[in-house]
Amino acid sequence: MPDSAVLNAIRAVVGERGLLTGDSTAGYVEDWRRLYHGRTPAVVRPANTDELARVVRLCADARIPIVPQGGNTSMVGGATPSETGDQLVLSTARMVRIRDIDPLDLTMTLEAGVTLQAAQQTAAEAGCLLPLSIASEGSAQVGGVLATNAGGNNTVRYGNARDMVLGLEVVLADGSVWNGLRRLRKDNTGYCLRQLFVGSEGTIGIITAAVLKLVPQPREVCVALCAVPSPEAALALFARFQSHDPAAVSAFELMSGPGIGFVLRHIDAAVLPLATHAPFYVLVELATPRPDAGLRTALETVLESALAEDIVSDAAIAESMTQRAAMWRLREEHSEAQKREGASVKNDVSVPVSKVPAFIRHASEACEALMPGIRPVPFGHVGDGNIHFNLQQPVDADPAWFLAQDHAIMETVNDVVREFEGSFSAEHGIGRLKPYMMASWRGGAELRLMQRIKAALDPNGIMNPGKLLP
Ligand code: FAD
Ligand code: 2HG
Ligand code: ZN
Repeated sequence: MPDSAVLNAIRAVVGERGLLTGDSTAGYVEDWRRLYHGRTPAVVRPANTDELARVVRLCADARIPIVPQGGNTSMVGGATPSETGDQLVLSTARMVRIRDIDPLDLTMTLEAGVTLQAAQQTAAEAGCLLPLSIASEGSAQVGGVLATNAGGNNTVRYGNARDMVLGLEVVLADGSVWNGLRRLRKDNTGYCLRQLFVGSEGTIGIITAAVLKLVPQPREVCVALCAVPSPEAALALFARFQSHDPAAVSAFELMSGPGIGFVLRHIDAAVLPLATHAPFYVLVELATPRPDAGLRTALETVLESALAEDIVSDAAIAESMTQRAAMWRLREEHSEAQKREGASVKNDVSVPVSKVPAFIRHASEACEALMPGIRPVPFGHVGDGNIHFNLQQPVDADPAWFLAQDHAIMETVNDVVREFEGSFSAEHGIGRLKPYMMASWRGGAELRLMQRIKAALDPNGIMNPGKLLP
């Protein structure tokens, strides 16, 4: 517990508006999934990089642990303080300045607390696209998105958050500031420091600003929802779209019958725009900045041949922005609908794209053998091999009993992931949920290297202790 002299010194830096204590910390100490319920002496909300750096320096001198927090949407408890009550939450919510946007350079420079949605809107107003899209974008902040190297719906075309970063500004664990806000496309000057911080989950420094790459805004966007008989058919459809025009596929998402069922049951105004239900569904989005690219014709051509060959059993093409948004809602509301359906265990995993169908089959069988009545809900970014292989509790099971089996369930899924040479953490990161898995998946030289980096950059272990590394 920091003594009151340090808290007073922090208050002197950030002012009354910048320091929350007592009940006002409630929204900052629990994660979105409600798996972790922490405590904190204070939530510090600096207004700019200078204030943030001075706060970190005070914490470094007093050895006070810091939990960096953006939108607090982590799926792995990464931004939640521990139950010990001695970890300070450092929120970037007030650092919301867009410092620069340049449509010719195709870059924007912005502070860590800007929400992803606000960043996307600013880019759109300048005639550009920030091609990163996740269901939590209304709350998730640029700093958090970079610290977790978020993926999302457009990775298949544009890559992960990591691929959008040209420069960073970071406050290090001793309170010094590294200004690497360069917006150069070429800059071969030694170790790529910015990429060390992307995906580091707040364990070696706090990202305070970034230079992100933009792309030209699409002129034409087409979205279709397709019913497919199996994941094999979904991949066959993916291959057809890719061979038709790989530069046009901006999203290719898989959903299951049960997953769509939960959305229709729990989400207001959700409607399936197809005549019948199917075992699996695909949402495909094509987009292009090229004028007169004939995207709609391309979509229809591919779908017609897929329908003729029973790769697709039914399909609907969005005819308006409203219909497009309604189709995307069916996909984006999967997490919320699952939460309302009861307890679930999440497995954010990846396998080579070609192995997705076999992986889904084997993992479903293994989980059903482990726990009769368990309900697999595989969905996600099939175009890049990232499946959210989530398991819903059996209908009549006690949620607490089900959640107590989480390690056994995750291990069962991970055994299959290993079989297919995949990863146990595709896009959500490690956080507080998965550090115990690191030794078996990344042990030996790889983990030792990470531990040496951590020790070098955070020798007193004050940056987000208990997260990422075992
Ligand atoms: P937080 O949750 O606040 O923090 C996440 C981690 O980053 C923590 O370890 C924290 O300490 C650290 N951190 C936060 N800010 C900083 C900073 N400025 N500097 C250093 N470290 C920092 N993720 C995906 O990849 N793809 C998806 O499609 C996706 N969809 C989601 C849908 C829903 C409904 C929800 C709830 C989450 C989803 N996520 C997804 C997970 C999550 O939203 C993302 O990981 C997001 O990137 C986290 O951003 P945040 O600002 O909320 O970070
Ligand atoms: C998504 O793709 C997110 O919608 C969340 O990554 C996945 O709820 C989940 O498991
Ligand atoms: Zn996802």
